[in-house]
This record gives sequence, structure tokens and C-alpha cells, in this order.
Amino acid sequence: MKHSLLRRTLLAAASSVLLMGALLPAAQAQNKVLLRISTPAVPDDWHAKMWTVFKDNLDKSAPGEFDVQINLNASLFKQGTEPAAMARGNLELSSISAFDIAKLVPEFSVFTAGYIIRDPDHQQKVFNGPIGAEMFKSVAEKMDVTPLSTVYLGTRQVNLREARNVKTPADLKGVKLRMPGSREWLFLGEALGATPTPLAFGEVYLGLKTGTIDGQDNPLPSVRAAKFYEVTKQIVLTSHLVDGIFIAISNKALNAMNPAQKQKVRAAAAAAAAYNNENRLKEEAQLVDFFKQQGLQVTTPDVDAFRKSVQAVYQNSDYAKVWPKGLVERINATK
Ligand code: KDO
Repeated sequence: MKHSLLRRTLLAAASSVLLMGALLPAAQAQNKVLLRISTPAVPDDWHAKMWTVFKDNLDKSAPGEFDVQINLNASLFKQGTEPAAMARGNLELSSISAFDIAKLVPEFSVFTAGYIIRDPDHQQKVFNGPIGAEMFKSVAEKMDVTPLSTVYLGTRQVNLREARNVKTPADLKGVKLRMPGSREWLFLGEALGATPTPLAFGEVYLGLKTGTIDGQDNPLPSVRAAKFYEVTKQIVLTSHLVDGIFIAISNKALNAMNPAQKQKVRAAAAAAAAYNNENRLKEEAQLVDFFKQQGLQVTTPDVDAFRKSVQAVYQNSDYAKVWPKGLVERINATK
């Protein structure tokens, strides 16, 4: 009797040791800082791959401290809903656009305007200088998320299902141009002279294939990565928006970190953006040839006519009314 009691006690002790062993990794994982990432980017695009750079960088600088979970293809949150998810505490990181920000920080709409940022270098100088610092402060206060790094998404071009002669905005009249689904994006489509149609990025390929839309606008690397060139016949080099996205973290997640962790997360975001920017710029310069090889017509419109017309539309819009006095001049003067 005594013997079997001892046996049972020993067995129970042994199994609880085993159980503890099995639970330990989970318990350790729970102690890690959870960083959930959501982006609509497709796996083959640079701003999707940059998140692996972010994760690898943190795994190296802070082994075992962070649990970085990357969700591509808008599989966790729908495109454009990431800032709200971050503010609610359901998401830690994302790459947010000027268009997402402008909904809550109206003066940020200056960066949704066509032909404001001149080129990728100008973009980095504006956002990494005093203008960026002021704007990002408002973003942190009003959206409860902190922008960490500015990512060059590329220069947006018009990409059409059927080729047509496009020289000025008037030539896009009646063209159902897909834009992401927000007022600010649709306004850009209108400013280009087209009939903007809202659609999430993930639905664009099918929309082009079936003809529910006549075209879309995106930077060339995204046209390649999402394979839109398979279902379109022309790229019109309007270069209407030198587009940027911002690696942003929820303030809740950032504030819960110790200073060393914050610094490591900032460094990882800088490495991710640098990886994207370098590769995207290099690829963007080579893609016209690639698209021609794929049988697309690549045409150059009267870019000055587009610039003048789009700038006038924005200057006369309600958006411009909330741009702080002198901001456009300061942006223009940034060199
Ligand atoms: C798009 O939907 O056209 C867009 O280029 C908008 C960007 O702000 C960004 O959301 C991007 O899509 C996605 O990351 C997919 O590349």
C-alpha cells in the first residue's frame, strides 16, 4: 500500500515536471513582446520582404525578446483599416499611407496631392527633416501610432487595360481608374481626369482581367510584383505621385517597451526601410524594359500638362484650406 502510494506520488511528480517542460516554451513565448504586422503587400514586393529584414534584425539584436508575426496580402486586416486596429490594440505594426493618415490628420493631405514631392531623395529629406518631425508629432498625438521610418513605395504611373493615346488629363475622361477605397484616393483619380472606382488592392488583378475597371495606378515595382502587367496593355508614365508609406507602431506597444527595446525596434525599422528603398529604386529603373518585353506599350504623356492641371485641382480644393500657411513653400524649398 505504502509502496504504491510512493509510486503514484513519484509518477505524479515526474509527469508534472514533464508537463512544465512542455509548457515552458509557450510560457517563454508569452513573455516575448508581441509584434503583429499587417500589410496588403504581396509577398514578392519589396515592402513585403522588408518585414523579414525587420524580423531578422530584431532576432539578431534582441534574441528571444520579440515575437514578430508577419501577415501579408491583407490577411489580418483589410487595406486601410490598420491604423484603427493599431489604435484599438489589435495590431502593433503596419506600413501606413499618407492617405490613411490624412483621414485623421487633415494637414497630412498635402502629401496625397499629386506632384508635391519631386523625387525619392526629396521625399526622404522632407520626412527626415523638420517638416517630417512636426507632422509625425501630430500623427502620434492624433492617431496614437508613431511613424518610425519613411519607405519609398515608388512613383505612381497609370496602367491601362486597353491602350489609348494619353497626353493630357482630358484623355483619361471616362476611364474607370481603380483607386484604393477612400475619399482622398478617389480625389487623386479625379484630379488625373479619370473616373475613379474604389477597389482593394487584392481585387485589382481580377478587376483588370474581367474589365470591371479600365485601369489602375501604382508604382512600377508593384505592377510587376502583383503581375498587373499580365492583364494590361499600357503604362502611361504620368509620375503623378512620389508615393511613400510609413512604418508605424502603436503607441501602446511602443510605450510598453524598455528604452533598449525601443531603440532596437527603431533600428530594425530603419534597416527594413533602407532595404526596401535601395532595392525598389534599383528595380524601378529597370522595369520599363521589362514591361516592353512583356508586350506592353510604355508611353510618356505631356507630364507638364498633368502637373499643372493636378496642382491646380489640389490648390483649389478644400484639402488645401487646411494646409498650414507656408507648408507647400517649405516643402518646395527642401533640398
Ligand atoms: C494600392 O492599393 O494601390 C497601394 O499602392 C496603396 C498603398 O498605400 C499601399 O497600401 C499598397 O497598395 C499596398 O501595400 C500594396 O502594394
